[in-house]
Amino acid sequence: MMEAILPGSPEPAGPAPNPQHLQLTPLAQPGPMTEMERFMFEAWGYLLIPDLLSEAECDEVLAAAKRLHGNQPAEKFKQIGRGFETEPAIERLMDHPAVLPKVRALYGDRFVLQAAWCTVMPAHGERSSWHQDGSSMYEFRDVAYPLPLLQLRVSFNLTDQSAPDMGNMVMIPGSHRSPVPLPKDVRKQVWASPIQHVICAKRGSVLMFHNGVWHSPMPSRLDYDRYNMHFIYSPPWLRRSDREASDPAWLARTTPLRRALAGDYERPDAPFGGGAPPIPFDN
Ligand SMILES: O=C(O)CCC(=O)C(=O)O
Repeated sequence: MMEAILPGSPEPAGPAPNPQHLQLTPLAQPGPMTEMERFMFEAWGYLLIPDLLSEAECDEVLAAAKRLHGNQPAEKFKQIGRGFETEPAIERLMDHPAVLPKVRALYGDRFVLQAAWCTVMPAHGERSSWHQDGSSMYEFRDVAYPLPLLQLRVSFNLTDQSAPDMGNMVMIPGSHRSPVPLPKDVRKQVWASPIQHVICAKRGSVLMFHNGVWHSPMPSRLDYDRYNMHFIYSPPWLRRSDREASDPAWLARTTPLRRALAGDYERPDAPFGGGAPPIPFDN
C-alpha cells in the first residue's frame, strides 16, 4: 500500500513532486489512542488507520453515499451533510468504536458531531484548493496561535485511493503549527509544496486530522466518482455547520450515545450557562 508511486502526467503546476512524498505516514491502529499515536498526531496533525472497514461495510456505506447524492454520476465536486439521519450505514460510523476512543483522547468527555459531510469528486475531477478547516467568515488562525483543535475531521475513504491521482487527500505535515499561512499564490496548485504528503490508502481506511493542517484533495484520473465520508467533532459550543438542529424523528429513534453526540441538548440556562449533559460512554 505504501509503495512510492510518482504521479502521472500532465506536468504538475508549481514545485516538482517530492519523490519521497509517500513516506513517513503516521500509521495508527483501531481503538484507544496510544502514546505514539498521540505524539504523531501532535507532530504531524494527522493519523491514518488503514483498512478499517471491510469490503462489505464499504459497499454498504458507498451505496448510502450514492443515494444521498441522488444515484447519478456527479457533475461537480459536492458535499452533502447530515446523511446519518437517513442512512443507517452512515449513522453507524459516527460513533465507530475504532475511532471514538481517539476522539475522546483528544477532547475529553464533552464534544459533539459538528457536521457530517459526504463528498463526491466526479470522474476525472479536480478541485485543488489548499485550506485549513473552519470558516473563511472568521478563520480559526485569527483566534489564537498555536491553532486550537476545534474541528477534528475523521474521513472514511469509500473508494480506493491507494495510489496518487485518485482524488486522495493531500496534507502538509505539521502545518497546523506553522505561524505563517501557506502562500496564497500556491493554493490552487496540485503540487503546492515539496513537503506535501499524498495520502495513499485503500477504501475503508480512515484519516483523522486537526483543523489547522493545510490540505487539499488531489485531482482524480478515475473513470468513476470518488466518495469520502467525513465526520467533524468539535467542542460542544461550536455552531454546527451541516444543520441548525438534528431531525427530531432521528433523535427519537437513535441511541443515547449518538443523541448526545448530535448535541441537541435541552439547556437549562442560556446558552451553555447550565452546562451540558455528559456523553453516556460505556466506561
Ligand atoms: O475531498 C474531500 O473529500 C474533502 C475536501 C476537503 O478538504 C474539505 O472538505 O475540507
